[in-house]
Amino acid sequence: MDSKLWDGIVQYPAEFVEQYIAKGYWLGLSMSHFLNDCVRKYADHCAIICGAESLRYSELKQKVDQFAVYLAKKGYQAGDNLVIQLPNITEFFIAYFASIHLGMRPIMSLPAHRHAELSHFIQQTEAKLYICADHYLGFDYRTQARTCQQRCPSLKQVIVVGDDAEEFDAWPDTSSFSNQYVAEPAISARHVAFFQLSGGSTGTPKLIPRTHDDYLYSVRASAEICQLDAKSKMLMVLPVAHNFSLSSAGSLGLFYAGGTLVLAKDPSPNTCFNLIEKYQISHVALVPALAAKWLATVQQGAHNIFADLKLLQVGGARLADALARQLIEEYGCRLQQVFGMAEGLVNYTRYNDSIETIIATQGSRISPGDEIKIVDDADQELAIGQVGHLLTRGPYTIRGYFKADAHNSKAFTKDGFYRTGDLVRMTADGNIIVEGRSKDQINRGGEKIATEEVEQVLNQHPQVIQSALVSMPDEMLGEKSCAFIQWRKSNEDPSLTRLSMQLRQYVKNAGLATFKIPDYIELVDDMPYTALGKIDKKTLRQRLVTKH
Ligand code: AMP
Ligand code: DBH
Repeated sequence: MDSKLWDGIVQYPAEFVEQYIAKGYWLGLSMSHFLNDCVRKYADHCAIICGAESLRYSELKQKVDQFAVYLAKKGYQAGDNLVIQLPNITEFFIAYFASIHLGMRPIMSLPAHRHAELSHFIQQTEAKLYICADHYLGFDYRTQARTCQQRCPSLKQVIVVGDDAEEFDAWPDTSSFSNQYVAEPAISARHVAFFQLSGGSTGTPKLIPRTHDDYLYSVRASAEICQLDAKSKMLMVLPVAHNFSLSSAGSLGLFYAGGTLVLAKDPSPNTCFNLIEKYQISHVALVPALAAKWLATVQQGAHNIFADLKLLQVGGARLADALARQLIEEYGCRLQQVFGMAEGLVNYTRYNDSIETIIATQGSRISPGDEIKIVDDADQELAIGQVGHLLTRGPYTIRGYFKADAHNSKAFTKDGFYRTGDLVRMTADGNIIVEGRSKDQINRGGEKIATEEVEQVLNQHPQVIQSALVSMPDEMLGEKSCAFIQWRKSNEDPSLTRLSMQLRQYVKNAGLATFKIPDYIELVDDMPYTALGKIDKKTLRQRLVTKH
């Protein structure tokens, strides 16, 4: 059993384990222990509000325990994997805590993922269970569940939350299990609790194994940095499963402090501004694109919700200095920049930082245990202030992706530093400024696109000779994607508009997440090349800047 649980996992070396325990970062406590502690301290506080429904901590725990009984009766055991793909609803937390309680390992899929990503997650982990909604934002997840069932022999059960589960299992009524309890299996807190997902930069999305010990450390420390307490009321706008939403300080940080989580069904100002006023929300986390959208709504005359919040966190993509300044100086916003990654390292600007630090930097690391190096192309450390590759190692940063030996040898240094792919510099007082990126990834309003993954799909289209996906500047999202296509000419060549539509539909049909569908298509007779003969994406990006 123990060896199965470590299969495909790169462990922290023993001397680091000792050090992280000795320093008090790792407490040896499980996620279930964490929830029990929250419930013991805040039993009667309201934990979650979702639409008309609200749950106290004690009620949340009861539902978690009952769902764990259900899962155990279905025969699931420690080490079994499942995919959870739910919108911002209470069932997410019930499924998350209950499965982890049994030692099962949930994979944190986002609502935007489609069958290509889902099948990959299921196949790579041999997941037995998929929990999804019936539909959300116009998409029917049951169709996707059918595709996954056909493609993935390991998948034994699909649970559908919503009105109509069709041929799948409906979310169970577990109230009859109220006097039953399944105990946690004897699993150490150093084991993997669940899998986060990486935007990545190569073909397939990578699974990030996060242990109880490492994740809970980042959660506790983040809750303190974000000054959460039992009076805090957090509106969850971004997808609940995202690492930012879950842990920085996110819902888990909020539960640790005994606060109340209000789940927004969509991120529109219409939905969210009402909830902020109704529940007197104190904390919100947004990506820059949403912060800009909300600001535009306030500028058009909506109530200035920015001044009401105790803290607005912005992260996931680079926040423009000008927008940060405007939020603070014109709208009285108490802003915090968050620069994090699902692989681990998270940086925050702090409450007592100067306004200039909050405007112009992405903050400093959570922990003195976070080792940070900024290096040149030859891995030589640079002097303070110089821009270079950010490498990191620490008590909540993974040592390797799941079952990805070949990729790990490139993504990590020999001594275990994670190559973030970010180009940064550090100020004399230890704050990081994100200057760019060396990884071949597009950050579309916080949603990460590994260009290679989309190119592989485009290259399979019969009329495509080769393709290159590059970022193009976008006022709202920061970046959008443009696919340059060198194509096979035929007698009846379609127009650019027709071919663009065909190619976008082609990516969609291949089952990639909606945000990965190229925003623009450009047809070219040939590609520009670098001296090494690789497609020269820099030149392609420049063409877009001069053209638009
Ligand atoms: P992932 O590895 O998919 O979790 O994505 C993390 C990446 O998002 C980081 O490595 C950065 O490239 C980007 N990112 C996150 N927060 C920020 C931020 N505040 N500013 C700039 N880039 C960010
Ligand atoms: O973009 C991210 O992945 C991210 C941003 C802010 C993150 O994982 C986090 C904070 O924890």
